[in-house]
Amino acid sequence: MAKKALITGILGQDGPYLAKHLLENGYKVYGLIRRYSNPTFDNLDFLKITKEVEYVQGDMADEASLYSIMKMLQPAEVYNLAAQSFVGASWEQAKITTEINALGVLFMLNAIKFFSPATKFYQASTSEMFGLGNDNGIQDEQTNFHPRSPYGVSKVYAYWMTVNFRESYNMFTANGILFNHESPIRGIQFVTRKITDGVARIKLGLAKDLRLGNLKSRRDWGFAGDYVEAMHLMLQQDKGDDYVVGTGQNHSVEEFVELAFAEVGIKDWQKYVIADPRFIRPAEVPDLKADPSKAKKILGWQPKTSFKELVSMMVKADLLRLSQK
Ligand code: NAP
Ligand code: F7E
Repeated sequence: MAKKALITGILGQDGPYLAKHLLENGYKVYGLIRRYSNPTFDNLDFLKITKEVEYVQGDMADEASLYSIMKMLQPAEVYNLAAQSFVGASWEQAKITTEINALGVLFMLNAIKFFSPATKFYQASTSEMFGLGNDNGIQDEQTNFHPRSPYGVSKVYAYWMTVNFRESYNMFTANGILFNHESPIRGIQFVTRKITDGVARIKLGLAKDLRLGNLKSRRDWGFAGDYVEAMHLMLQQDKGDDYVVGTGQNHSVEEFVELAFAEVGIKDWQKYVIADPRFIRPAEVPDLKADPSKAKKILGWQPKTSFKELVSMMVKADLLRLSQK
């Protein structure tokens, strides 16, 4: 019988890439979705797997809904990707960010403990937990956490709860501490997709400018399709553990902008980019760069897509999407 996996956050960016990877590996994939008046399956459609996933209804902020699902499904693996994942919104919506990202994880861990204790659990942890914490400009599993946003703080709680259930109840739990990863189905508010969509619009004459915040911050950007393979590998080990996943290189937002404009043949990008204080955050994470040595050594994982290939893939996808409208 096919191994069952439950993915929360199935309609987001990572959910569809992970579902595709698990389907290709023979899993029966269940996707948790909230109640919507109008759910949008665009990201799953993009990867052509909408009909291959079975959907169950629940909400990370509603404990009992998770209990029923775990009792009914008893999956071999749960990948918890659901979150209010936009850092920028987390100051204005700190309570709901905490309920979903922090308490939601406690609820899911309890649901596994009570109703399906053999289930392996993956938690979508993040480089935003490091924030200002770094060891000579690089972050690994030993680096101190110093989160800079309510989002980062909520994820630190979830990280430690995931560790605590492993240590207290001998459950198989793993934290993937993933650095920024992007794709053509990245949410439009995140800076990479905002840039590639904006550049495509400018190229096609649909927009005149692109308004951005801090161009100086640096991120370790990789491709989501590569990173979901690391998530899967973490749950195939003999015991649960925590792993940093990134490329080991970083770039500024400005470098991303320059490369995206160059992709459509525009060199004088400064003419189109307007600094807009609305996109400056109350506290910034200036510089993130992963040391993914542990993931490479233990999981045998490494990224396949370069920064340049990632930018090019995203710009091309936005040009195609907008020119087909
Ligand atoms: P995403 O595109 O924002 O997707 C998150 C999904 O979670 C959305 O489909 C959302 O549903 C769902 N969700 C939100 N609240 C929920 C709730 N109360 N109950 C059930 N589902 C809920 O995020 P992503 O980029 O795929 O990231 C996946 C996970 O990895 C997130 O936990 C994120 O924090 C974490 N992470 C991401 C990155 C990155 O660079 N992408 C890096 C490190 C960690 P709606 O469609 O209804 O909003
Ligand atoms: O910002 C700067 C902004 O929103 C990146 C999430 O997936 O990765 C993501 O969080 C940088 C920041 O991602 C704009 O100030 C400049 O320094 O794309 P972002 P993020 O905050 O790094 C981590 C790992 C996660 O876990 C999160 O879930 O870009 N920036 N101008 C801008 N950012 C946005 N969004 N919009 C701008 O106009």
